[in-house]
Amino acid sequence: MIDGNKVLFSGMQATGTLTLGNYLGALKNWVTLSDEYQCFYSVVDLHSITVRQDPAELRKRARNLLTLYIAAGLDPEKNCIYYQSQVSGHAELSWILNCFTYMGELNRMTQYKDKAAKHADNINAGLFTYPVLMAADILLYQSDVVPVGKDQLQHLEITRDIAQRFNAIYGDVFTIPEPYIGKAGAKIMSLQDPSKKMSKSDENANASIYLMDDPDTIIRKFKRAVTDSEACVRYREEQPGICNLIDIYCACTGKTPEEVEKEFDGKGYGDFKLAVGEAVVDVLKPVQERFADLCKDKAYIDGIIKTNAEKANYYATKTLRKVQKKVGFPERIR
Ligand code: ATP
Ligand code: LTN
Repeated sequence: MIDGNKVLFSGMQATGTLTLGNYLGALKNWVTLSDEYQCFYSVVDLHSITVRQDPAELRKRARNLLTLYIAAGLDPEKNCIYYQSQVSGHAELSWILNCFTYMGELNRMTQYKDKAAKHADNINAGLFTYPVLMAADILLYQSDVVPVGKDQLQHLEITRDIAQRFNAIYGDVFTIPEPYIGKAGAKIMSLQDPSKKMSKSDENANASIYLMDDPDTIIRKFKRAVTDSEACVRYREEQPGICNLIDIYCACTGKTPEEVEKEFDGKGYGDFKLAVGEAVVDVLKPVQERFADLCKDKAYIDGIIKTNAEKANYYATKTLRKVQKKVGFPERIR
């Protein structure tokens, strides 16, 4: 609790360009939840270097991501929007939690397996202990709720296990966090292969809608989206491509799948794909415009970065000192 409010934590990596999946699965929900909780939204750049990054590119992407959080509607006066690397408590707590996490638990993580397969030439220890750093992010702020897409549920589960294990030994140190999965858009799939999630690191640019894509590109990508031969707009398991487009349309318009089926009854895929494209354009346009405006105001963004890093540091240090004391470290020299 902070000032009588429950705490929410979430973060995104500054790798690649954000996709519609990131927006509908995460960012959009963050905005809705920000009235209800004391929120911490981090640009998790420590996580990014588990995969090789070009330093200049990482710096640029991280700043763009932080700016996008604000452009998407998060008020930086009310929400703590900051870079993970500017709060040293994340790395410090992560080390301690590493000593309370088992190799066997980490071995089971599907994201690790996927990324290790993708980056076979660089299976580093950071990639393996990534979920522990994520647990540290969450537990450092005594978070009650963590909004994520479905793909992150396994990491939330391990976070809870680590926290419970620690609490069982040392008393009630950590709040046990709950995941929050939004109803619409929980898992947006690739437009080229509906069995894979839409991902910003996908090599095929047609598979993902990027947040900064212009309207023509968005419409073109939806026109090319993989569907099937049934030629009717129905929400059925055998039609994963169409289900995905219905999910996207619902997340953008607030309609239910039944309403969408009715709306497109008797119509072909062409009409439907165009409608989905237009709905997405309408949702992304204001975000793109605000982003362009914010990029022009360097001093404003710099100010936000500074004040919010200080705020995050304050709360992070509180938990960290408590944990250090519990495990038996001497008091810090000021
Ligand atoms: P990468 O491809 O680099 O692994 P990613 O696109 O999967 O990245 P993350 O940075 O891992 O994105 O995720 C940021 C947030 O967006 C997380 O909360 C994640 O659950 C959510 N998210 C990512 N992809 C999707 C998707 N396709 N559908 C819904 N939510 C998603
Ligand atoms: N692992 C997440 C990003 C992430 C995160 C977090 C999300 C890092 N730390 C803490 C929620 C809470 C991802 O890959 N999407």
